[in-house]
Amino acid sequence: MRVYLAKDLLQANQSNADENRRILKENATLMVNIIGSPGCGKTTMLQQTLKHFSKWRTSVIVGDLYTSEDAEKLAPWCDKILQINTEGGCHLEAGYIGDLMVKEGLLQKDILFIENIGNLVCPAEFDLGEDLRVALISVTEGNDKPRKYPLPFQSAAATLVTKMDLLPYCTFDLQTLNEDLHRINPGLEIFKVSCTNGEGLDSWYQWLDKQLQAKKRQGSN
Ligand SMILES: Nc1nc2c(ncn2[C@@H]2O[C@H](COP(=O)(O)OP(=O)(O)OP(=O)(O)O)[C@@H](O)[C@H]2O)c(=O)[nH]1
Ligand SMILES: [Mg+2]
Repeated sequence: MRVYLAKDLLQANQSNADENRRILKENATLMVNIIGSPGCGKTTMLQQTLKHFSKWRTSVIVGDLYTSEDAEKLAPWCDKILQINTEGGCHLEAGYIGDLMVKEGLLQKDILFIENIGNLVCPAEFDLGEDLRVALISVTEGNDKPRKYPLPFQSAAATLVTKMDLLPYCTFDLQTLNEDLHRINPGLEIFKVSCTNGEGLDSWYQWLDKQLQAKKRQGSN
């Protein structure tokens, strides 16, 4: 019997992720990996973001255990959409993301969004070769989540605190959240947003636009 160690599987994922990063750079395509717990607002935020950046050539890979519901919601707002059903798998991996990028022509776009499986644990362990990792936390989840599940926030470039319109109805301590996030990741950009009333989305869009422009400049060097 052969026993595979998790660390060896992670190592294989890492070399696929490094290869993805190399071809993304070659093609000046920005990959954004969106991580957050089930229902934190990943699809809704992506919908708004894709609408706002309708001039960009965008593609999206959506990961879910089952159904293509999220892909159907996003399809009208992007050039290319692919749904992965893991049928129980709790995260996406770099190997098949790389295969899809090449086979499905996703490198001919400006930006590739990945909506990872709703989960604050496993997706954070698997580098996909993304340029930017964005971790979401909604105010309905409780402000203790970054303390309990630090890795997605530690490894992210930005965090979106979502569903801010619901803050008055929730026991959610924003100041403690800010302190925790800054301790876990001092360089983290934090955007407090609501997709219902639009609060905070402009700052997120401006930041994302800057990241895309930087990637384009890097590609032309
Ligand atoms: N009030 C409020 N509701 C929101 C907001 N963003 C998302 N929602 C609602 O929250 C629910 C979950 O949103 P989704 O965007 O499907 O969440 P998700 O993270 O993509 O969920 P999974 O893909 O299942 O993990 C939906 O009913 C949304 O309408 C927001 O800013 N304010
Ligand atoms: Mg979703």
